Amino acid sequence: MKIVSDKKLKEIKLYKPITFKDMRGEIWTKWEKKIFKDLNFNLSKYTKSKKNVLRGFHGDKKSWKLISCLKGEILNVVEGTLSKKFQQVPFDENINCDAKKFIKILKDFLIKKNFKSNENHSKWLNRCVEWKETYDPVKKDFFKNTNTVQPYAFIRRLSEKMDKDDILVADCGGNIVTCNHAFETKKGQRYFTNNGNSPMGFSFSGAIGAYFANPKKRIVCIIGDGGMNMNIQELQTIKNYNINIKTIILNNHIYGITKAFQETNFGGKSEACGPRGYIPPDFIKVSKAYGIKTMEIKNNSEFDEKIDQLLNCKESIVVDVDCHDHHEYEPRIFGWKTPIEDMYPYIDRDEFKKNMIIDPVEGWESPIMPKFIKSDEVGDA
Ligand SMILES: Cc1ncc(C[n+]2csc(CCOP(=O)(O)OP(=O)(O)O)c2C)c(N)n1
Ligand SMILES: [Mg+2]
Repeated sequence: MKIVSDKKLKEIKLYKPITFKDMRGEIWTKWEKKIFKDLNFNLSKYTKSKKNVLRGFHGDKKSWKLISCLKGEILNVVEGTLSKKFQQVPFDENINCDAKKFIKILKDFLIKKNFKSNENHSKWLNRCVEWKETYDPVKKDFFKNTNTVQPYAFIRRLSEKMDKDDILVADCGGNIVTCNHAFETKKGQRYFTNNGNSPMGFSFSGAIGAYFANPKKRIVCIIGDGGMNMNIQELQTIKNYNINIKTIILNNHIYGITKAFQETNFGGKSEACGPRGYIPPDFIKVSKAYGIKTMEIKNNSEFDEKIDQLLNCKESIVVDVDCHDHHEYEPRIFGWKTPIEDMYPYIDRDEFKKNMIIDPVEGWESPIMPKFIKSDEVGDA
């Protein structure tokens, strides 16, 4: 990415919107229509530009900056989010710099200081390992036999059974949260995700891509029922090209993460994320119609044996894992200003304080509880 100061971009016109609101990175703006009337290139609802000139705005109330432009170069001069008042938990230092330049300067600095991995470093790593073990999100209880599959237990067992050369491609929503919480990658394994960007259905096509990159590897795709529904036509691609991937649908029959967010932020209510407004199809019947092998996993007591079977299957297989309507993803953050190190369910306050190396942020003694969430403190799904 090339960084160019806006002073160099003479042909660019910068306009200030009538209103501006930054909702956790989602920008709301209102513009006077007449300022756009001379422009003939329209790329989004609020920005217009002349060809090869201009594409969008981002900023805070003081500085309005161009964020990107055409001709294949991205010109990034965002400053708005460097302003502390727009940061959930304000940073101590804000640096506006090309990341490439910054990393070079940092590297030179560390070399000059003769920085080496020393005892403190391993002390820190040991501490991380200790925390990882103490606060494992996969609880022993999750393995108890139930009428359904507990997805955290399932993914942990899958990660134990997968080999060091295998490739995992995971999707988005609750199923990626579950994977990130419960899957423990081994050295040599590759784990692809679309974290953050989050297009539903990514992992199914991503797994097909991984297959073409390396057909000899065992490729496991994790996907939600919602995501699977969005790229379901790729079952035919698998058939056409005789692709071998293990597609595991963590089927909770709902848009799990969406429901979880709605329930948290709208007083326990939810809409249009299932079972009302959305129901997945019968993936077993659909996969069979494409001529693809299938498997169902109905409860915790059968997943051990079935994971072995699916991993050893010589051809493509679609596995429907019945997670009933599971949509509890913990630990997680509540509230707008809660720092990432203090997640719900909260640990004992003394224990939390003892774990902190720096001072905890203000209000740490009584962190926000789910039922106290106000509408102006909500994030999005
Ligand atoms: C194409 C697309 N549409 C909508 C969204 C918003 N979104 C993120 S996760 C999600 C629900 C995912 O449901 P599912 O695939 O069943 O996963 P679960 O959360 O239940 O594990 C939605 C609607 C998105 N990320 N991508
Ligand atoms: Mg789902």
